[in-house]
Amino acid sequence: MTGICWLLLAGLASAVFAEPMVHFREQFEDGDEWQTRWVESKHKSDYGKFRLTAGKFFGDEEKDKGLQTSEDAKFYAISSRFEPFTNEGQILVIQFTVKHEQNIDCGGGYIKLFPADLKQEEMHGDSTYFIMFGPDICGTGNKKVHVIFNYKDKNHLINKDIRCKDDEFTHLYTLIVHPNNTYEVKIDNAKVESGTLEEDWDFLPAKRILDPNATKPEDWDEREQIDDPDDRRPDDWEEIEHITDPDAKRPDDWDAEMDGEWEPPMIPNPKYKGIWKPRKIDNPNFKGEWVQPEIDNPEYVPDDKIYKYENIGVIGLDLWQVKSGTIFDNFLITNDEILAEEIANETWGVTTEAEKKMKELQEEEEKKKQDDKDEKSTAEDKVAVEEEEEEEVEADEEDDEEKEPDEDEDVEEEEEEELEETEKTESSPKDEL
Ligand SMILES: [Ca+2]
Repeated sequence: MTGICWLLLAGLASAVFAEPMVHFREQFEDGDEWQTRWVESKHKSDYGKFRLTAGKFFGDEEKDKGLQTSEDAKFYAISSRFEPFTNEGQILVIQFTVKHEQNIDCGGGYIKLFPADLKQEEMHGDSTYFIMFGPDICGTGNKKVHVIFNYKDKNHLINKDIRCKDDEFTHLYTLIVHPNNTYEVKIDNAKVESGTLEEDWDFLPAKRILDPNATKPEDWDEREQIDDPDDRRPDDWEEIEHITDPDAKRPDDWDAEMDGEWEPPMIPNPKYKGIWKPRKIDNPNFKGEWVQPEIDNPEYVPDDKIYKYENIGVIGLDLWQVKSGTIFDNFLITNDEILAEEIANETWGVTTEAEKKMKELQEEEEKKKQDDKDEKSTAEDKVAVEEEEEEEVEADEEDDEEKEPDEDEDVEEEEEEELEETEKTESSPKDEL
């Protein structure tokens, strides 16, 4: 066999190995058929309902249809099954879109990847899962992308903080796990985080620990500087701060019996120089700060298969939402990150701009309607005011006409009333007296 043939064969083999595999893909493009593929959990009797819709605004009314949470303050639990597989020796890509068009205040937007033996009708918050991935928002402080892996029956949260999108548009979330125990998180097809599973999660105990048996030697000198042993206090160094006043004299009329023994007052010592201290010199025995040495952790056992799961078989949404309205769409599980990127570009990629435009248009129309309404009500108010004024004028004229003959009488009556009032006020205190 020639070298070229071998090369061709090798190329074929690697092509076979890299054969893109789509384990799961769901875009909700066949009407109500999704209900045959997704199973609602019956673990609780009052789970919130999902409905199929593209929402209030979209790039494409058909393509952007996805599962939307439709009831406020509810738990949601729904899942879909696929042919079980292992990601051993393979890349694992989990991808989906989330649209919080309700301007979410608190609620999950993540998926869970379950083992194939999950009983879907029994799925609930404590059901064992392999991976949890996606955005989670609660208030202004908690806006993160969860990446949780189950490792040896324990869930481990990522040590890094990945901020999620919190606007009302559709965003694409992608998790890529490589068989060399590295990972990458992408939002809208752009990398936002990456690293190694071992460093960014606490799956394994630390590689190195402080040696518990090591103690600082007694003669370990940590003093960087010491007093100069050769430095001596000068003989004339005055350390006495106060002295008796040499000029003070006992007053002539001092009566020792009455006043006690006379003592001269104290004054500050003019020669006082403070407490003498020897100068500092570098410590010739200085060894630096003692650092507890590290040793290999006997409990650390490396694992080159942290990433590996057997029998992956169900993807689910297991969430709590305060304000409903989130739309999930474009679910994809594959072993090919390029394919995932291409599919993302063909789905989310082609509708995202149109979606933004539609929302902008809606907002413009809304604003225009509001402006028209405001303008109309201002005009109406103006007309009403004018009419009122006219009516008032007319009424006044009528009043004047009516009142004219009695005007003097009215004034007299008013004056009399005022006078009575004044008398009453003034007379009150007198009455009390
Ligand atoms: Ca769709």
